[in-house]
Amino acid sequence: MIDIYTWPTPNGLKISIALEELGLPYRVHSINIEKDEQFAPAFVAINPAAKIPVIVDQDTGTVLTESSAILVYLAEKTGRLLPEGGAARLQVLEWLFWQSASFGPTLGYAHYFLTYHAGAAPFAETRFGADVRRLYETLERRLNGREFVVDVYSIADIAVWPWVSRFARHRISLDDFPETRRWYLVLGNRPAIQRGYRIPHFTAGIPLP
Ligand SMILES: N[C@@H](CCC(=O)N[C@@H](CS)C(=O)NCC(=O)O)C(=O)O
Repeated sequence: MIDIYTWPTPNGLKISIALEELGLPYRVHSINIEKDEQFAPAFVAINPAAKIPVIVDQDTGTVLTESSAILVYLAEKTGRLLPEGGAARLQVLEWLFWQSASFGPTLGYAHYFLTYHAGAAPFAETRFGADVRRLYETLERRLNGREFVVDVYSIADIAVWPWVSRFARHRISLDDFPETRRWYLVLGNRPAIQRGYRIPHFTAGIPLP
């Protein structure tokens, strides 16, 4: 049994989607970051960064933070969604790191400036608006001629997809990125993604471009 501490944000959704895809039994603990529950001493004791997501695998005693590390752990535990070796494994890790280092953080800052504090910092809006577009151009080029980020469905797709589902918050029209739009819609039809998207609770349906 895996305990997941989460909230319906892109980083949290990655993990519930992966658990659903892998069919692993899990128990949900809702950490309401809008009410600062991430700073409760009991939660900080399992993640000193005071951020979701966190998993505790009761089978192994593993406590793990950082969504990409958790995705690798779950994939290795089941032997699925991450090729065992060779170029394909490296490419999945490559795109996982791209998401962790560039795509996710930049989109997160874009939400802050472009949506939550629109008008407060025009320079930051220009900067992050341009950065977001450049990242989408990267993803678009990568998906051109590929069904998935790394040819076969993997944790790289699961890491990137929940961020794309927030396209309205970072002011992106998926009509400008047809390969990304196609990939986003195909994945959004997967029952496991639809189930994982409702964890820890239903917010709204998967946004349609
Ligand atoms: N690099 C971390 C980022 C985790 C993260 O930023 N979590 C956000 C929600 S998406 C959070 O808990 N925010 C609350 C806070 O920063 O206080 C990961 O990939 O897991």
